Amino acid sequence: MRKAAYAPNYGANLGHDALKRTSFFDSARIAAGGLKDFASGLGTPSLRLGVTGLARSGKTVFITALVHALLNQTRLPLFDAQAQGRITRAYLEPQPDDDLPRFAYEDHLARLTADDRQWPESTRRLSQLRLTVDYTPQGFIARRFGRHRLHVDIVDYPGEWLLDLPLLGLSYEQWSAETVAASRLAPRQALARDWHSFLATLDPLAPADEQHAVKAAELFTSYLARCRGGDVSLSALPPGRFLMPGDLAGSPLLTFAPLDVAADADLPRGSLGALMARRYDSYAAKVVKPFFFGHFARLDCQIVLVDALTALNAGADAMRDLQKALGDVLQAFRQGSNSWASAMFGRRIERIVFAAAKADLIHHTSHDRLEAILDLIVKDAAARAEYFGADIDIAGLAAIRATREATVKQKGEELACIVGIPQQGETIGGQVFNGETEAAIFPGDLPADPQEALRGGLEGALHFVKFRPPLTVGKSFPHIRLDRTLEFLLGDRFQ
Ligand SMILES: Nc1nc2c(ncn2[C@@H]2O[C@H](COP(=O)(O)OP(=O)(O)OP(=O)(O)O)[C@@H](O)[C@H]2O)c(=O)[nH]1
Ligand SMILES: [Mg+2]
Repeated sequence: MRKAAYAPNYGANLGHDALKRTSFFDSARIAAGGLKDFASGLGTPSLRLGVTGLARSGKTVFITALVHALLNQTRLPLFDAQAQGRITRAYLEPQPDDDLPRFAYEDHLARLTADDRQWPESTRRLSQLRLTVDYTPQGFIARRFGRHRLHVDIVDYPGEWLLDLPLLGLSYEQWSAETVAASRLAPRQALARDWHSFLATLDPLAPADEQHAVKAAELFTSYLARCRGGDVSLSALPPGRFLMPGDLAGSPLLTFAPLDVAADADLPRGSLGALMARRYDSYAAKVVKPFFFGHFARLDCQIVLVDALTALNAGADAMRDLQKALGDVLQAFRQGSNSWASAMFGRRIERIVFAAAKADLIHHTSHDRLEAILDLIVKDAAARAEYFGADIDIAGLAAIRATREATVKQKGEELACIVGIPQQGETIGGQVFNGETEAAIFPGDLPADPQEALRGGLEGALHFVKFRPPLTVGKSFPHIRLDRTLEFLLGDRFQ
């Protein structure tokens, strides 16, 4: 297997026309569904698109790119309605929930297209967007009677909060036992030392002491922050508001932490354990439940964005942790019979895309391997989530493509590289980038057997550098498979 490398020979041995722009137009077309909403007599039909993903997985970039492509009628060959010129107008309307801020589309776009081109900042609060699309239906009957208008409702939120969903299915005692056990294994153990030393002094059955609760919460939060650090890049780090408190910063709702108790422990009234359990229950009831039922219930379709490349950068521990975090989250979306969620939802997700985000960080010849890795890490979770009857797709995606491709000859070998402007401070093979200069990068060969990504042994072989956003081409952002993804998720609504 070939290791990641900076290809300094790029430019020296490479003519301009050797830079190949690759076309990613897949030949497969997605079969369109029925004429569902056109006959709806009351109001304009709406579609709730769930954009699901852990922190930094690419949700805000995806939503911004989707809205930008529709508002600007970007050429999207595999998104039929747009390709066939049937979308007559797309515009933003006030979001349906007056108590939620509007998704800051204009601000994100302004950052992406400013002279210094920056990605959006990490999302700190919930926001919502209603994109209304006027279109001409395809069929003769639909054209006569159809309403020709669809609202697409999307919510954006900090990815950390998604990690809270599994807490709804766990008691405080179960969550404590699970969290403490996980923190005693590598690589978490070394990062948990301070918190563990304090934890060892706490007696869950002793009378409650507010100062103990405060200190435990502080030390536990620092432990979570360390687990998220770049070199370990772990994902399963609930409660989500500990790392991204939003407007709950400093709230007593966040003053709890796991204690060293058994999953079936009995915590007497007035004890420290009982105090922690009460706060955990309040957090679940007042923070997690409204978030979940307010925004994830009644989804019609869903895209799950997964940043497998950052986890691959950090190694097998990070990959396994990502698999666990996604598994736990998807479990909360269970749609099968007997699930508490399905009882509340009433509506089922019809289509779901698992997208390996930021696929522009590797050469397209590696996309199959990236998709195989994603398939491996979400397969069990998706099966357990019992997305009954839902159409499922797995695809490498770059909502905004920051690189192009080039083949670089180095030491007699042809390397399939990507070319772009690495962000300031990014490094590879001792080379530090200044954020201004274009470079060709060979990120290393992804393993042919996806299991290797979870088993380990790839450490040091792969390196995915962050690139600055691209220049827009005319009014469009370059992308990889955004059109195919939109066709899969939304296509049948525009029939
Ligand atoms: N090259 C490339 N990078 C991307 C793409 N999408 C996202 N990124 C990178 O991933 C980072 C995170 O993207 P966001 O869209 O902010 O992720 P998010 O899921 O909204 O993250 P939170 O708000 O923290 O939950 C960006 O700052 C970019 O560095 C893409 O299509 N291509
Ligand atoms: Mg975001």
